[in-house]
Amino acid sequence: MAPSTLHKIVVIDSHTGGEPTRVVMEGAPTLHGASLSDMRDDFMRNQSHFRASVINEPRGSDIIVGALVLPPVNAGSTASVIFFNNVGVLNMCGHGTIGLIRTMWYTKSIEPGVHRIDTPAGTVETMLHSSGDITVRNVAAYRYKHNVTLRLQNGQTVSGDVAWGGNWFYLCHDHGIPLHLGNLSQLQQFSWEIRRQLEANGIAGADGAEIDHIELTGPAHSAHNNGRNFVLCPGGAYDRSPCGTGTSAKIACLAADGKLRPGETWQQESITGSVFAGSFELVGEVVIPSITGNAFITAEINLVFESADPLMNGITTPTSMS
Ligand code: PYC
Repeated sequence: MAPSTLHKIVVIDSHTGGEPTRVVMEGAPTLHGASLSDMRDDFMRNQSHFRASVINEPRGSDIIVGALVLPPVNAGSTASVIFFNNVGVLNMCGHGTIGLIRTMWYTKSIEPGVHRIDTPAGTVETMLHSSGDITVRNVAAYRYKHNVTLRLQNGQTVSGDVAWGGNWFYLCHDHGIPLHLGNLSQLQQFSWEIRRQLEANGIAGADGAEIDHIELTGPAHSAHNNGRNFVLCPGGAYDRSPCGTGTSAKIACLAADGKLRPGETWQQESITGSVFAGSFELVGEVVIPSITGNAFITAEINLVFESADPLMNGITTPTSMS
């Protein structure tokens, strides 16, 4: 076999309520751009090999969210972050922010206290509690459209709200599928069909933004919690956590319906049973959600790239649902 040249990228993995975050510690590409959004676009356009090789098989899987940590762009912030996955980038990621803060604590680069993190969606304020719990005070969330009905290919009609929680969500309550792990493939297919119909019917977020997260909501299984969700992520994987931006979107809808008041807690259960505690404050008329959860370190890894490896840049598959 011809000798390979080797290249290494150092990452630390964690999970937040079951959903993995892979923080790049060494070997990140240099990004260009005047703003974080420009750098996100540069990453998206010019670093897809890096993205796919860090996230996809054989080194990873489509459920991993990567975090590229950059110097802060705003005064008073600790760092900036660009989150990425098997198909692209995320504007913001709640579970990923909790994973990032846990990782920064693990590497002793921060202590308990308040840390602001700049994201392409805006600056979020995190609180690392000495207990290990992490609160993310998210960007402003809002319901954009109420009761949007969709006719699915099987003739079923569903309705839902379009809301922003740092990413765009369609939140559907009348799907009729019990939210438990035994129904995973049905939930994934169903959510993907909703996504297809949103696109086919030209239903989008503000400024025509693609609605790339589908959230099916239902009753909690535990009496301690207020609701359960199943969230389909942009690349076809489902969120093992209650989804921080999805919980924020849900809180915006509850606030719009008068079903949750400022300061009240909403215990959001995921399809795996993990929980985020959510609440919101009103700044003028604006809903600012906070979510609290925790994360655990799972691995410190040297990802190795051999130039002779035909799959060096990972296996890019069409999303499993397409
Ligand atoms: O926690 O916001 C979140 C998230 C988005 C996609 C996966 N997790």
